Amino acid sequence: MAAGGHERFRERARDLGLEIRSQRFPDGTRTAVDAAAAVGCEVGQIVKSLVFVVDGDPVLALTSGANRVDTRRLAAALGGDAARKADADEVRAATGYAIGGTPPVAHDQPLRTVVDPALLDFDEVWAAAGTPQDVFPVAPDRLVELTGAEVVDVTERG
Ligand code: 5CA
Repeated sequence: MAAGGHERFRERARDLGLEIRSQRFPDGTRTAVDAAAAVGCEVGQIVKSLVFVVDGDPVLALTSGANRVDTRRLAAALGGDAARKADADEVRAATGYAIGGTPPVAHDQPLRTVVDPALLDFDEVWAAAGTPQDVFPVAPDRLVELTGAEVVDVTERG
């Protein structure tokens, strides 16, 4: 449920010591392009919080809005055999949030995470705050800290 997603995210973020100054855009921030237009930033500064299934386990790829994940590179980076994108039910089961509102942290369970190095080019990036209407700014270093992520490029090569 969309409204619940934001409250749940706020509470869990507070428990993690992450101060959230989220902004709501009723017209929606469902995609990285939508979110960048709403915020007024570069698409590359938007965090896509993408869930993949690698050898049966959910993993999180925090990816710059300017990039796409290469599933073969993702599997290789994690020492797995095969990676595929999670479906909507799998995303909700793994994170507790819906596609389009999945935040980068504060999930139902800790998820093994990789962070796109391109996000570290920015002092501040914007990510979903639990619903497709809510986003918040955060230092990319904080996302790495909070998720215990590996910073590794698993994106499609241009
Ligand atoms: N709120 C925005 C910007 S922060 C957001 O959440 N973007 S996102 O990229 O993290 O989430 C949308 C992503 O979900 C899309 O990039 C797309 O890869 C994925 N997605 C959309 N529909 C589906 C679907 N049916 N199954 C699997 N993945 C999907």
